[in-house]
Amino acid sequence: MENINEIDFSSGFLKEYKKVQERRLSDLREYFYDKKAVENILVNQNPIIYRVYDVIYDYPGGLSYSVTELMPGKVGNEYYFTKGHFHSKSAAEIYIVFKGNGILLTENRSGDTKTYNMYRGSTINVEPEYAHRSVNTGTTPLIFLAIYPTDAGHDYESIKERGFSYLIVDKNGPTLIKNDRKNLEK
Ligand code: M6P
Ligand code: ZN
Repeated sequence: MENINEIDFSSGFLKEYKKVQERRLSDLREYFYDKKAVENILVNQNPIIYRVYDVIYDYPGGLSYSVTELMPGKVGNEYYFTKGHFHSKSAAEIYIVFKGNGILLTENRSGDTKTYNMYRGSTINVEPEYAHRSVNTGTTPLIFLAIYPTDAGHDYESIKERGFSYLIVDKNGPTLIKNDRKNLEK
């Protein structure tokens, strides 16, 4: 990958990328709150929830970036989202939104939660110790760029097990509700 690339500002898409990751509902089974709703959808379809187009500069001190295309939709009343992760080492991340509307949900390991509106032109700093998840609360794809240190590392485990402290659901529009984690009880 060369040092220069191109983003189409109107679509938000990259001209070149090193790899694309596709996440379907079946890849996010453990992440949505309403497991019954997940299984009901999976009976006859496995929708694409998001794609991540990565550009990686893998040398000491390098930065990488990715464009994420997060589809609109819901599982039960919970809006489609990215898995969400902590960084394995202390590292911040910058988001720039090109299309769509959503909420960037972030929280640290003590559960301190900070949310940011995502809309075309919004530019957001994710602090180093905060897990981050993008949520598409709109009706069109949410497309954004994220820039982060290549060696930041994606730590998915704690989010996969416990989820975030808040869910973003449609209750006459996007609403933040406390995650009671009752879906985790056996
Ligand atoms: C952003 C960045 C990427 C991340 C992607 C999808 O583009 O934070 O590093 O991979 O969102 O999020 P996740 O990896 O949590 O599914
Ligand atoms: Zn990250």
